Amino acid sequence: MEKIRGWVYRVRDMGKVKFVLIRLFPENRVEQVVVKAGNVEDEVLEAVEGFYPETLIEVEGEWKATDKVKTGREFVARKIRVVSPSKPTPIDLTGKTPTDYSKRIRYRWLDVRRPEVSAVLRLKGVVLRAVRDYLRSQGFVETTLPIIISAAAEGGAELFPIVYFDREAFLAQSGQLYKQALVPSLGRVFTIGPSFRAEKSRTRKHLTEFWEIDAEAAFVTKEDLMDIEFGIYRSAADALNDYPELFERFGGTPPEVPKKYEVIDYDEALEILKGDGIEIPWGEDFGAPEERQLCSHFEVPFFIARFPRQQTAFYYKVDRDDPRYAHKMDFLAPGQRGMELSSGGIREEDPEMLRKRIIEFGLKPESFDWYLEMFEYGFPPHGGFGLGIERLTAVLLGLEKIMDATAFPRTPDILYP
Ligand code: AMO
Repeated sequence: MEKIRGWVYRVRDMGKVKFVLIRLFPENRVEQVVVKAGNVEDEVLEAVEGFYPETLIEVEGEWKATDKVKTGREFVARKIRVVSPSKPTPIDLTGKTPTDYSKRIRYRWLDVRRPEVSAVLRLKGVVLRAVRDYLRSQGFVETTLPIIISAAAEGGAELFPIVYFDREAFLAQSGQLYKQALVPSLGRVFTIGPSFRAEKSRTRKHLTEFWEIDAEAAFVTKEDLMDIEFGIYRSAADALNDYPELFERFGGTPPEVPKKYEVIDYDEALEILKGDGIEIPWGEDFGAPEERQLCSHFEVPFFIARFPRQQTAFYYKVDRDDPRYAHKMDFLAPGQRGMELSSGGIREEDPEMLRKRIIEFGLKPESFDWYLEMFEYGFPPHGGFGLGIERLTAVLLGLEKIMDATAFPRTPDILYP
């Protein structure tokens, strides 16, 4: 006899036979348990009727092949033990009675058990593993970076202040300054860590806490960085194709594995938009509708390489041949659900130029003392990128919004649970 465990998903009562659908531990796949008079004691048959969904049970019996259920098998029960009972659930996990988004979030700790949500979270795990494996294969050393910081790297307005004894401190907006500082020590370095942005953006692609792949490397060109970023996308897409069954659970399809990427620059992007009747003054950023419009022109992931200097953060290297530009590039996913996946580029290592750029962005050079100092000690030319895990997951899984690519989203409106 075999022993299985799972959560009651739904009970179908046919009198002398009860079909108990369970979410099987640990895969969380829905499977059918057949409880038949004669196979189990009468009390067990009665008890089954009273099982609320989410009752955790342990069943002894055996698997039997059948073409009557989608999985091609059912478990014939001989003994059932309740491991942990359940109260009636406040939301229907089978989705038969749809629950609106805010209520699903209120009960997210239950919602994450739904086979659909669980499949998405499992696939996110596949993405994370593929990213790590790929970056390691490229000689990157994984590290951790501080979350409590004392100065803004990505602009002062979006900082979450925290109480840090008697000093001013903030939650990190990215690992930017610290990953750069590790380049002379590790050569090629990456971390996957949380970034916090106090932005009141209520869109499908903004969270106040998101997880970022922060990578940085010495002696790289823009082309090297583009190859690495594309390599991440490609290996994650490739790895996801090993799990069609998980995609089926939420009605998705495994992503295409692109063979190549394309590159345009900011000025070309303006031209493309102009052709669609959208005029953006030179030097201005693309808003969400413009970004969507641009993505719709591409069938493979693409880079916008080279931006007007005012469109970049202070740490991107100013183009010495044409100082109106800086060596920053964005990586975007193609198509209708396309969006920016990462920003990256070559870094400024001239402390004097950096000081000017910090002032140019309205920040105080004093706040960056140690950062400016480190470039005076044999610092190699270097570059890197930051790639949002939720955005990458949402794009590769075909999810409508990035909130669905995280178990417990944080937005201006969502802080609970
Ligand atoms: P940037 O600010 O463009 O660059 O962020 C890098 C990537 O992080 C993701 N991201 C977000 N995801 C969800 N919600 C948000 N509010 C959010 N903000 C950013 C996006 C974005 O492309 N230090 C630089 C990177 C670098 O140059 O290395 C940085 O953080 O996918």
